[in-house]
Amino acid sequence: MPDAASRKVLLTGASGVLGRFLAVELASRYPGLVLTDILPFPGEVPEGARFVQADLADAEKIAKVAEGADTIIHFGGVAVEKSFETILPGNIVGTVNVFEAARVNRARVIFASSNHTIGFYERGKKLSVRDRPRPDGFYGVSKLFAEDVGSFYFDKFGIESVHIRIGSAIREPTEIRHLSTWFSYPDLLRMVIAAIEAEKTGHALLWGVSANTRSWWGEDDAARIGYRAEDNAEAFADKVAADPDDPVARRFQGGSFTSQGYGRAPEGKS
Ligand code: 15L
Repeated sequence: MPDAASRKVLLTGASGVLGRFLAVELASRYPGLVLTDILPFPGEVPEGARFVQADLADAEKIAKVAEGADTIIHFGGVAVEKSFETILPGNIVGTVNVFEAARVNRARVIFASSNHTIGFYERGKKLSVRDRPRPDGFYGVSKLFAEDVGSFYFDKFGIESVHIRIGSAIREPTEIRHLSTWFSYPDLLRMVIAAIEAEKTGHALLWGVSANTRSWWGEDDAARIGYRAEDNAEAFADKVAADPDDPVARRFQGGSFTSQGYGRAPEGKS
């Protein structure tokens, strides 16, 4: 890998909430940063970066945008639970297009995976990234698909990828669940930079979570990329509100994603 300043970085999903934050923070560190999204970039493109509007499902366009990249930060696609038809183009087809572009350019992929890959574990259960996935919707399934595409591209082509199972990446925790799932913006940025600059990553799975006292997520590959979380949601424990009054959402780690269209009988009624 080249040194930090000469890295050629591409960021997908640049017009989304986390994308905009990363675009601003990474532009000064990686001159020539390329930003892309299906939607126009809201506001001014950060100095030193350039923006190209592109649909992730358009393989030719993505191949063109990725030309010369040695790192692709892949934060694009649908970021909430939706129908399979809505998830398919960006999250499934788009992810394959991104990995194909990575293969052609020998680039490393840093992927915004999600805690919704394991959303149907009960709250309080401590998890390792090695535990069986329990996705809570098509969105979570699409994130697992990307993690597996990354594994396949590493084994078959030697393309490295770091998959960050993001918890709740928000400025401040607002409800009880966030005391376990919060991922501060500074920790997110530190993790992305560590993933970009690590000598070697292989296929890595990480919990995108701060050093929360109440975290449900343990063993992962963070040490392999030299990352350690610094923030702790406990500092907000006095301020957060109760979780929404929804027994299914309160039971599972994925919160409200788990109760959308939930079709099982209440506990004990089979
Ligand atoms: C996610 O994956 C979503 O993109 C985000 O909007 C939050 O809902 C987050 O998970 C969460 O679980 O808090």
